[in-house]
Amino acid sequence: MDLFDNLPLASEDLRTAIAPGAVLLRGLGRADDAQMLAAAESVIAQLPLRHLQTPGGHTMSIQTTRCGSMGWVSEPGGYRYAPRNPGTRQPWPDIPPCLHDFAVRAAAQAGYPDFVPDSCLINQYLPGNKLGLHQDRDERDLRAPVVSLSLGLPATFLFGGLQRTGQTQRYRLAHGDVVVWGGPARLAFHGVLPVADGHHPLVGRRRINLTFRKVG
Ligand SMILES: O=C(O)CCC(=O)C(=O)O
Ligand SMILES: [Mn+2]
Repeated sequence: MDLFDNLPLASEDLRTAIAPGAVLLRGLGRADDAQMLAAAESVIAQLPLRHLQTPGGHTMSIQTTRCGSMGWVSEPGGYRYAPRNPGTRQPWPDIPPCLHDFAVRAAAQAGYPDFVPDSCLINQYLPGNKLGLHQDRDERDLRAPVVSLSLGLPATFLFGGLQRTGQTQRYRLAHGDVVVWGGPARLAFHGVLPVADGHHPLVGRRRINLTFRKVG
């Protein structure tokens, strides 16, 4: 939390181009934060957060759940999207309309007017949790961008190029911040440094990140 977290938003100068095809929209999610957090909680109530295992057998520090017509699955054979939860054989929870509409609006503001997500990954970071550098590349339709909404504790987001070993830039993502990456940045490596301890008045002692994708 800092003083700026309470200022009004939504002007052009809150848009920062971070790479060709990638835009940071500071605070775009703040106006509807309570409604969107409640919507995320409703998904979590339907399909609880859990630590996924990587295909290599590591347990991820963050906890994850999913919604949409396609859900991201990590299995010993690799990562994939599936129309049903392999654990329960049930379809995934629906993307709550307020989250779906927000993602469409955010993508349009970032220059992707045709984006319609069919999948959303919800990650919860407790203090100390992190996400290593990776590409989001399991979606079939790589023409569509990824839209990321951060709620709660701030984090340092790493954003690099198309090579894992390339230089990364660091961005502080605060409550309500949105990053959209597509086009030439669609396969950019990105990650999150360990989240520092703290308390957010709405979200508590955690960070929730939602990434909206079009699997295709
Ligand atoms: O938590 C974030 O800001 C990024 C999450 C992410 O990259 C992912 O879920 O693939
Ligand atoms: Mn990612």
